[in-house]
Amino acid sequence: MNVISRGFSGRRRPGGDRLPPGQYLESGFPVLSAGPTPPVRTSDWEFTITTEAGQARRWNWQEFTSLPAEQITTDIHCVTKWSKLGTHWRGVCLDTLLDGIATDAGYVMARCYGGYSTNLPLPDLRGGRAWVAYEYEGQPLPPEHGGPARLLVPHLYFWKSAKWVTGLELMDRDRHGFWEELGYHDYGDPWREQRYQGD
Ligand SMILES: Nc1nc2c(c(=O)[nH]1)N[C@H]1C(S)=C(S)[C@@H](COP(=O)(O)O)O[C@H]1N2
Ligand SMILES: [Mo]
Repeated sequence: MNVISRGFSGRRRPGGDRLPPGQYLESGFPVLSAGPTPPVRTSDWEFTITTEAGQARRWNWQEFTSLPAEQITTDIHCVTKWSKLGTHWRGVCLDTLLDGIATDAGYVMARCYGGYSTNLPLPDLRGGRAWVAYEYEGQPLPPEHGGPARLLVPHLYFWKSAKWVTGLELMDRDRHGFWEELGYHDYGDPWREQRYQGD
């Protein structure tokens, strides 16, 4: 009996098949920011999507938080090798935000209060895989974790989940964001360990 149950469960590492290669399980929630936390008041907050043709769609905080929102439960994976399983968020799906926006762009630059940026393929923001999140574990998103609102793209390494996000620039051609310019991968798939350019 013992031998059989050990065979099935005793040798599995924590996290099991939900932990991408090279990652370890983190129970806290580390803060990783390239600079200071920018003070962003919801009364001043704006979120803008700009198309490659220069058309802009803009929401203030009240408009944004009136949009249909979703509860999200997801694992997150930081390139510094910590992963956190089963985190809970609330936010607006990018499908909702992109709905009705005419674009043929292939790429997106996420822009943030404080100057950070990161690039992603536009298709990765569609299909119920990306959100602008404003609650974490049932509370308003704390400033150090990107509050009032951050991008949440959990199928890519967490540096793509831009904190203090204020806009998405839709682009015909790919360009490098902050970490990508410094050598991090353009796409950043944790399951393929795409940490650095060339991985
Ligand atoms: N605006 C902004 N967004 C950012 C960062 C940053 O420095 N500035 N760091 C990125 C990195 S490298 C990671 S791992 C996650 C960390 O999010 P957390 O601090 O909430 O854990 O945010 C990402 N988004
Ligand atoms: Mo990171």
